Amino acid sequence: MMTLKKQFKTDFIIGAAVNKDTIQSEQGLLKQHFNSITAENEMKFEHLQPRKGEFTFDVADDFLAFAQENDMKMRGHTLVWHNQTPDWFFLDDDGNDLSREELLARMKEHISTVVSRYKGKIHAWDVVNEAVLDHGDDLYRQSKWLEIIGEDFIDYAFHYAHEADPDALLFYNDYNESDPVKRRKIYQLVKGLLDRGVPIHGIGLQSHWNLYSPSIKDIKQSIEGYAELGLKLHVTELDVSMFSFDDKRTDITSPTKEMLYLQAERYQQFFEVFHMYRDVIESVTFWGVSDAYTWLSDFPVVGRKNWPFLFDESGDKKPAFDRVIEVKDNHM
Ligand code: HAH
Repeated sequence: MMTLKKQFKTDFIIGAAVNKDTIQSEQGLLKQHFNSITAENEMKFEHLQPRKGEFTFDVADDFLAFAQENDMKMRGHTLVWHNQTPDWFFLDDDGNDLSREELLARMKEHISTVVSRYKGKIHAWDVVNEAVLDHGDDLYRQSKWLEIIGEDFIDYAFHYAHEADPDALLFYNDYNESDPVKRRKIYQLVKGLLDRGVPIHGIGLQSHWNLYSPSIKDIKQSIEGYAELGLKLHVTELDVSMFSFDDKRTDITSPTKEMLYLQAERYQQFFEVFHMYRDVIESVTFWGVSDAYTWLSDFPVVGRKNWPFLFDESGDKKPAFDRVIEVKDNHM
């Protein structure tokens, strides 16, 4: 039987984001088609350290055990982010902002504790997630990290992670990675890190795409641009929404034939590109497994169902699955 991981074995690893439910409910598909997992939420700050100094690793440990039992790699997501990080983290006991030195010390404690626990087991970490501003001239997104520490919070995060596991691959991860304006900013950020000798090994391209955008041209240009930096690229959060980002319709309750066809075509084009750049792309991870569950059913329109994957709500292969498999057949 044709499986994703077998078909692309010589190109890249094939991953899926999992959560506490899907790691059970999607077990079959996970074992058949995927050789890598990422915790969708369970290794984010608020899950690993909900209260000061109180680390909760049980769910993350279970995910890692699942990966190891099934010969899968695991990506770590994510250490430093403006979202899903509790407020207390930036405050002292009196409720005032920490000083730069204090926040750096806390950041170091969190990163060292987490990364050394999984040393040698998690092969790649999204060390910093989404630090670049989408629009406008500024390079950096406003965040408590930036406000209190300054721009070099990113440098420090990578240094601390590298100290904790010198063999782990360290990534900067972001979305709208193919947008011509944001792509240049991400490039500039990462180039700066490299020039300063910061230990970074790759760029994570989230790849939350849809039926209409980004264009194949923009995707190719961004991959080529990033590749110039000599780093590895991981597609970290791939999904293909049936709606363009500004489409706020809520009256569509199942995917139309037209949508499924367009989606299949898009998926084929995407995997053509991934295959073409297989020397730099080392990993392709979907941000879920089947259409039974996707974060897109609550984003950007709350409660609107979406169908962004290769497997439908029953776990059956969609037209897009066959087109993706075909990509590799055509090149063998
Ligand atoms: C991602 N943000 C996060 O990296 C991931 O941790 C989360 O589970 C889902 C998506 C993507 C994102 C976006 O595409 C647009 C606006 C904000 C965030």
